[in-house]
Amino acid sequence: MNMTDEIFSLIDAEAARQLDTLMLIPSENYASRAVREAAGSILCNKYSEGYPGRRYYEGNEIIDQIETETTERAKKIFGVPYANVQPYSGSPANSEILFALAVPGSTIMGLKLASGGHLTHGHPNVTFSGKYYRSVQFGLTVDGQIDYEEMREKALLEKPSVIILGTTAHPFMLDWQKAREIADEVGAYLVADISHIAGLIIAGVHPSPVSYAHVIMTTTHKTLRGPRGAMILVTDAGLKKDSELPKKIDMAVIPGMQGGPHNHTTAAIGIALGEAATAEFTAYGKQIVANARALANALKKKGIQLVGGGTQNHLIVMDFASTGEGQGVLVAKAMNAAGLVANFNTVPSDTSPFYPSGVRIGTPAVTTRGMKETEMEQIADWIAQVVNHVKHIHVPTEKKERAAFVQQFAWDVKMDAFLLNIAKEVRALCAQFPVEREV
Ligand code: DSN
Repeated sequence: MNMTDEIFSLIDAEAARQLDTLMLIPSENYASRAVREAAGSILCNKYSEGYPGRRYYEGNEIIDQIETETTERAKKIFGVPYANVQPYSGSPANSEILFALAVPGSTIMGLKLASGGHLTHGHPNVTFSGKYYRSVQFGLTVDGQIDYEEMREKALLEKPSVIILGTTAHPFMLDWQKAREIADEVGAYLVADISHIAGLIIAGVHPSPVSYAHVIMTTTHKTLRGPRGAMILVTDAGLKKDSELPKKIDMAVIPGMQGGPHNHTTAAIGIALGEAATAEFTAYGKQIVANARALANALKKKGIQLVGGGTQNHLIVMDFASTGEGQGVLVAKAMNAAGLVANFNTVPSDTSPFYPSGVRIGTPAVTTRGMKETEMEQIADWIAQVVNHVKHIHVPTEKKERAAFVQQFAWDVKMDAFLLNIAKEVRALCAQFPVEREV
């Protein structure tokens, strides 16, 4: 065993980065030591194509028990009759769902990426979901809500076989009932992608789609705080619409799209689900939302504009469109230099996904660290300082100058004394909230 491999020193360096900076990307989190130990275990040595009791390889007696227990935990925590815990991650899981529910070339519907949707919800031209299916997309109302009227009108006109409702950058709660009514009007399957909000649903701070959606997909590493992975659930409503759904999903996962399941991930998902079934996790989910509200209010007091004017969930999209197109890129890079790690994001008025005007932040990971409303005010203060520090700098309007400009900017901010001083203050705060989750 070569523990001196330089990759290990890089892992150490990444651990230090994760401990000394604020993880504000709303889709990231700190998995527990138990989850990480399972994910890094000897289970990665085993091949197990198939499902418990019907594998193509021998020696799966123990693996069968692990997968069965994880599947049962998933069914119980969400209250559904079927779960498949083998999908490698969210994008493969969504491709498997489409593969099971819609023949290639048929019409599907989802929220536009620029409106806070996801690539796999039918983004045109560059994704399987927009190339292998005829994709029709809906967007947001002027006040930043999902435009259910547009969803309905387009559904009636285009007759999709699948409607996907799920978001990656949307600060409002989703109306599953309305989406189901629309799906029923055209006979479509309703698929709920709850990747971002699974932990909030379990904690009871976001409505559950279980009574409305036919199929549910979630990744397991965001608010759920597990390993990188995903699962597909079929609800009672799904079984009522098509009793063959479990078989279709099973077949779409393997042999449809995947080979051997990642057993180490399956075990880690099971452990994360065990952790999520506790009262401590419910309190965690509530605090994520309380922290996001506190952070949003504090940012607004500092004069920062937010998409939708605030948040009802775990994330916030700051909108710098009034400062100039591409400002989100500059703010995100300056924040990173200050130890406030976020990602630039499109806002509804943006035209370029490469130079958007927004920055997406969220509270799942800082809440895992134990931070509360007081720390959110401090974080808002640092963010506002960074925003003001770079507000006079703009991405060039000339398109061919942009990449070099941003590259130079990213270098410059790394040596900016003002930002480095904030990074030092951030490190001091982080030291007060150590992650029990060391390397
Ligand atoms: N990459 C995820 C996110 O950050 O929201 C979505 O797949």
